[in-house]
Amino acid sequence: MYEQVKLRYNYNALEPYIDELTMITHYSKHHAAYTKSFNDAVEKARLTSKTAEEILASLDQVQDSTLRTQLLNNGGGYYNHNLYFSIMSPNPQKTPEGELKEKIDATFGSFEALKEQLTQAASTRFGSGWAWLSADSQGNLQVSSTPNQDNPITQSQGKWTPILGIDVWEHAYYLKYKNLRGDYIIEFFNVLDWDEVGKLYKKIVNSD
Ligand code: MN3
Repeated sequence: MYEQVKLRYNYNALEPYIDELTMITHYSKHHAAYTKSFNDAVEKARLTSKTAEEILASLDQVQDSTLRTQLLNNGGGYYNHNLYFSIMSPNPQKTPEGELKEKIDATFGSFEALKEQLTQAASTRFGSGWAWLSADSQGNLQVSSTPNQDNPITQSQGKWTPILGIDVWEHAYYLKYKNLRGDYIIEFFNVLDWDEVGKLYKKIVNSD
């Protein structure tokens, strides 16, 4: 069984940046539906012994194209939202620290420059999708964006693992921000917890 990450905060705790109704709908409807459909697809594909990361990294080995698409869309929907909901907090650490901060400065020049690149990736993604900060096992960092529920694991067959994901599907912001995706992206950074992002970074770098 692949389970939704438990929220560390109440549905209304991210107000005023992310509103309560959006959180309720996003977590208990959208994410719950992806999770259920992913479990069904994994069962059908007989992949229940694998982690979600392993499945997403090796989708090219699934022969049945309908099943492969189901695993891509729902596996991504499951995995991406687990990341998204776990890196937000009502009391976030506002900036990166330690090892991650050093790598960000070395790669992008500064934290502000990274924020600019992430904002650019999120705001220019046409239609539904995500913006990402990903790491490889050597600790390298990259910013990217993907359509729909794709993610960097699938696209790189496991080389890159996202440590930060910004959901730019309309369901993530439309109730509060309407068509103003740019405003949502700016406010998202107010609830983004760099402590959690840093922990994910450490895990990936130390997993090799
Ligand atoms: Mn979403």
